[in-house]
Amino acid sequence: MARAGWLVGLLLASLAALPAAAQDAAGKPAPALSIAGRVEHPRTLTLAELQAMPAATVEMDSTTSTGVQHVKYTGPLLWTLVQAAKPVDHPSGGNTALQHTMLARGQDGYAVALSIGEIDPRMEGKQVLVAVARDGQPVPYLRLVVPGDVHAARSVRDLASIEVH
Ligand SMILES: Nc1nc2c(c(=O)[nH]1)N[C@H]1C(S)=C(S)[C@@H](COP(=O)(O)O)O[C@H]1N2
Ligand SMILES: [Mo]
Repeated sequence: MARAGWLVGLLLASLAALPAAAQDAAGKPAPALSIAGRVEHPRTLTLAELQAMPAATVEMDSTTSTGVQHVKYTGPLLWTLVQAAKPVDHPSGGNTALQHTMLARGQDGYAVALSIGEIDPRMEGKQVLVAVARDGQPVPYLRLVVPGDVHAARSVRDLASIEVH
């Protein structure tokens, strides 16, 4: 009995050492966004950290398999997140800041590409954002929102990473 108690204690101690809420009850990873690749400061932001950042709001008609929906999404701009990570410009001469591309990937591996010129406020300045709220209500997941896309195929569900190239 004493030995069994000791084993239970060891088991509880190792469970307590696990990172908090790495997964939800369904075994899905907790929402978090890693920004990595060709950047000086790669980092991973939790949903709470993203919710605490300055946010933009976009209103749009989103076309999915279930039809057209008018939605309002709120969250930090992709431009702000990528700038904070400090992209490392490519070494070939001239203004190479516009060479960067970004691969946005969901937890399921689904990935879409964007270019820095799409989101640079001095270029197209598109309000691409990482939504943490929908119609004013916080949501427990991350979604990439690309205003202006006719079809919502770049609206990456359960966004997990942004890889800067
Ligand atoms: N992670 C992930 N995001 C995704 C997809 C996917 O397969 N995986 N499909 C895309 C496509 S093709 C569409 S049309 C929309 C559908 O959005 P919905 O699932 O909210 O209806 O999600 C997009 N985002
Ligand atoms: Mo789609």
